[in-house]
Amino acid sequence: MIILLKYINKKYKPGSNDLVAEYRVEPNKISIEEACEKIAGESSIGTWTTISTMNKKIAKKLKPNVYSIDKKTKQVKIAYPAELFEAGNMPQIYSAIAGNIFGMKAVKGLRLEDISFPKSIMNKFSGPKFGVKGVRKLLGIKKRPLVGTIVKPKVGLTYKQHAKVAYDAWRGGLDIVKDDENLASMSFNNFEKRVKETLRLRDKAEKETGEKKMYMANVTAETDTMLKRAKYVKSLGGEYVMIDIITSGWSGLQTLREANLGRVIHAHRAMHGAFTENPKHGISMLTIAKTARLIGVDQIHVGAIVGKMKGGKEEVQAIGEEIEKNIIQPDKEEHVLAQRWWNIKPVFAVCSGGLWPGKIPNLMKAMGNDIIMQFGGGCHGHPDGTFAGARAIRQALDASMNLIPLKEYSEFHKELNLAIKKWKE
Ligand code: CAP
Ligand code: MG
Repeated sequence: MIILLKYINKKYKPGSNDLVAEYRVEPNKISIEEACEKIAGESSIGTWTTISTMNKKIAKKLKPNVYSIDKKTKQVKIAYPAELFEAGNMPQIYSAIAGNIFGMKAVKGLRLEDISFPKSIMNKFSGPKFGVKGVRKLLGIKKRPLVGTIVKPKVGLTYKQHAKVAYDAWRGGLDIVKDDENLASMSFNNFEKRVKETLRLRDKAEKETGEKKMYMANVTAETDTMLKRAKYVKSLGGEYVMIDIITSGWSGLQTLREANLGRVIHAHRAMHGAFTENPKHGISMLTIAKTARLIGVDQIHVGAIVGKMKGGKEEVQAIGEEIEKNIIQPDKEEHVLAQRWWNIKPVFAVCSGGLWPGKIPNLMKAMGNDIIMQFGGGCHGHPDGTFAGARAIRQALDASMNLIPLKEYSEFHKELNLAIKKWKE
């Protein structure tokens, strides 16, 4: 018996065990209704034609409902029964609601704006081990933003040179030093040697400054190697690991988190721009960031508004709210769905990319104090080098925490003065 499935049902009210996805749907020479029927089918139990193997039982249990279509904004909401998904399996969830549908001829453009996860699915993910409170406790920093650098050049230094640049940054006053996103284990900079030497100088910098210092080693690699590297960091007393979550994929991130190594996980988002930047096609960075929170990163790059990368104020602020708050109110403008985070810890927003000390006051105004600010070129590009660059960053942070204008503060702080001279637009 052939069953014709209809997915549009505007009377449907999503239940507590539905996963809701919001899409921007631009149909291709068909009506938005027809496009929605195809999207809902292809992302769940349907295909391009009716099939003899479909039965009423399957349809009743697993058929999603397209319950909202706004023809003006092209925003569509689909409620998917949680039964459609393997709770705890993020790759499968994305293969369903962010899989084939992006390549269908039925759409000219399709963007996944947000996902609202039901508790039955959220319960199967760990969430952050440390979160904002745990990272602050680790560093002994109660209120102010954390400041860090990325060793530059991104790749090219020997492991000894890398460790020395990190040491100068910590000595100059930075809390955190990270590997760059494309630094792994190179012929001239072996991972294990780098970690060992950098942690040795980290300990030295802690003794000299009396402040806790953190090193974020980039463990991005094939999963067995990644776990080996993360365990190596742990064996040397390193508290952090960094992973490029997009190039590693949800499986890689889940593997690292579920190894439960007790390390702070820093999520870099390199490659996200391939699909987050087009407002008419792809997946929003907000969706990526909340997925990373659910799987369990402790900090994630969200954009820097005033830096070199795309990502406007409203978007970056919405992402910041999504990863830090416990109850998320729906926001039609920013296409944010309601979400309760239950006992899933808040994640530290990382602002990075094109920052220099002069950007700190405006960034703090826009994002508040629960942020980690990272300066690569804006530290190592200081006329007097890395140590001075780090001091300039700390000076700008101190001035901002005391609401003193940087220009005024720089009159008595030469490193900040030189940074302003070099980078003031
Ligand atoms: C910043 C950075 C970061 C970007 C990532 C870089 O260096 O190390 O990877 O911030 O962008 O390689 O560009 P600079 P986002 O401080 O020298 O720019 O944070 O937007 O993901
Ligand atoms: Mg980088």
